[in-house]
Amino acid sequence: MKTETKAVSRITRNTAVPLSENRHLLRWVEKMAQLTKPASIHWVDGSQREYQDLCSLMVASGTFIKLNDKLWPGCYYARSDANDVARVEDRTYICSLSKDSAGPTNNWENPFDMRKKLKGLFSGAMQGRVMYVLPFSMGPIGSPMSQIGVQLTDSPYVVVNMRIMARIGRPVFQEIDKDQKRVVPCMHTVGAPLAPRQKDVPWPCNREKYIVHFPETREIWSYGSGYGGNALLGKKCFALRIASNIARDEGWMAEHMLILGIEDPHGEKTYVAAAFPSACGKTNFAMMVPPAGFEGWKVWTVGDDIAWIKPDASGRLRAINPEAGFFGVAPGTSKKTNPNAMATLSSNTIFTNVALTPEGGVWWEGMTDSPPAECIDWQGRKWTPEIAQETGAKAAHPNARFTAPASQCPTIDSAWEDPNGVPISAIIFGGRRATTMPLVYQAFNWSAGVYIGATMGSEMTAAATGAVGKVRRDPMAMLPFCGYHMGDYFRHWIKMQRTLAVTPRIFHVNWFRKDSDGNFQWPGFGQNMRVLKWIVDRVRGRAQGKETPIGWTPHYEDINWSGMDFSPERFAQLQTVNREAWRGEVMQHEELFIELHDHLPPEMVYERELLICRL
Ligand code: TSX
Ligand code: MN
Repeated sequence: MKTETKAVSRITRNTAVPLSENRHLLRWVEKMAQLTKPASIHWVDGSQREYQDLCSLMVASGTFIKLNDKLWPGCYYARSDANDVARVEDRTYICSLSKDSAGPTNNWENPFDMRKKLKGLFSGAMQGRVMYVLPFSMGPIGSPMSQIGVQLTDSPYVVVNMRIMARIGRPVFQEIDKDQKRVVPCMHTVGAPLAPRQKDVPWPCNREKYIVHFPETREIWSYGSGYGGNALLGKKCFALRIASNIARDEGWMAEHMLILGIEDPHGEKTYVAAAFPSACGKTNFAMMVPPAGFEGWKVWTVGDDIAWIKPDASGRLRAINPEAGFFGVAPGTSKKTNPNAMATLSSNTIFTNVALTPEGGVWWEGMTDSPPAECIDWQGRKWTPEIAQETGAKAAHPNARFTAPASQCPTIDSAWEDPNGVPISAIIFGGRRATTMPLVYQAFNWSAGVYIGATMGSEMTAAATGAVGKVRRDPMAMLPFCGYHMGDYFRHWIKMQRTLAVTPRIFHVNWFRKDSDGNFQWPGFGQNMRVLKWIVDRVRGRAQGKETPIGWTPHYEDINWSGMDFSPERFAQLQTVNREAWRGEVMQHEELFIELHDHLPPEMVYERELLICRL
């Protein structure tokens, strides 16, 4: 192993040589190295060569297993520590100067106390490890809508994942040097320093974790985790929590939304952005396949998780996907539920916490109709369908992930890297609701739409996370990701209207309504195209709407039923607005609003009053 590492380093560049001349950056790197005491510093150039070297290094150290290149070309497999499998919301902090500006939905600590704590935690934390200087651009390099960060990390796993999820390396250093652009400093350590001669583990991390944001100084400090949203700091930490602060100050929006384009048979394209809480099939929706009866229609993918949305010079909203890859949940993803995701992840993909097959492939629950006869589960133990029957053991962790390049998606939109973004004609909110919420309805206007987004929620199916059937409110799907007071966030949404010549139309969808027997009333997946077409037709002034107390709904005839057998009676069931249920619903909205009352914009209160009157 020693000689192999040497052979590699002989033919690669000297990575210790700084790749930037920016004085502030050089001084900060120096200062952070003095604090964390790494064995060496590696300036990340972002090349394919470097990626290969880091992957080989991790294969040698046991972090990665190279998958069978015939089955899964260019793919790697990692198993995390069992205590490092998901975001840690209770360890996530917004350290604004005042507690009030973080709001009641965020954890807050005094920034001075937190800095002191972090200084202690980071002191010597990288001993025996390499500190990577990882520059990244969220959004296409050079786009006026993009933002730059530099992450210092002691995790090569983070570096290779970030190479898929963002634009990294030399071109970003050039951008930093050229424009002296403001850079968001992102400190990250797995919090597992190595003593001299101490043997490393495959997935170093610390039991203690801190995911800390300083919104005023635009800084991120992440300690103790190597996983996903805790460690790939460009994603949730920067592109949502910090960016939501920047966006509020600069008059744009950083949203937890997918972006897709709908192309009709004439080639006319309409882009929409959509926010859903977790477990609603956001990635599936972003890569949707139109059903039979929609020949000539196409759905194009711009992004599956985050949208940065900004008014252009003519007062229209345009959006970019700040990411370059998909960090998707593997379980449940199959050729049936999402063939485009399956094609995307078929090569050059990093898999984390899925199961490993004897052929050197990967598998997860829901990937195929029948499970493999045997595999190694996400904890490295033998797994068989029989063992699963007996013990309930899962082969893949429910939050197992794939990290795959967006460019490999068969439906990736031709404008997905357009530096000016794509025009957004509609915003869709959604949730997983067994009752009350119709398949689709349209808000009467912008502020009514903001109210719909502010009060949206989902019912949890997992008993572990709370009472089954209880609606958990997740405003705009931003509850864990808004980097400031949620009431101020609603106010910002309301205010955006004033900067716009045309506001996107706002809709709410629910693919998950059930009948009295507990069966889903709507087949979902590709059939959701019928809903999308009505949305496009409404946006373009081509479709009728029926006025109801909650908004506009489609008549049966307003939906294209070609290729599907769905009776007017079933549709009426699915679209029912039950006044009794809705009065209960509006009462529940009050719970959320009480918590936020002192920062709530008056429009939210008025919209609630209007809704009550209409009911
Ligand atoms: O992703 C989903 N979408 C959006 C697809 C574009 N899922 C999976 C959610 C878990 C992540 C869905 N599940 C959707 C949906 O529209 N709808 C449902 C519910 C459902 C599940 C199974 C069936 C129908 C509906 N089966 C049959 O009708 C046979
Ligand atoms: Mn997300």
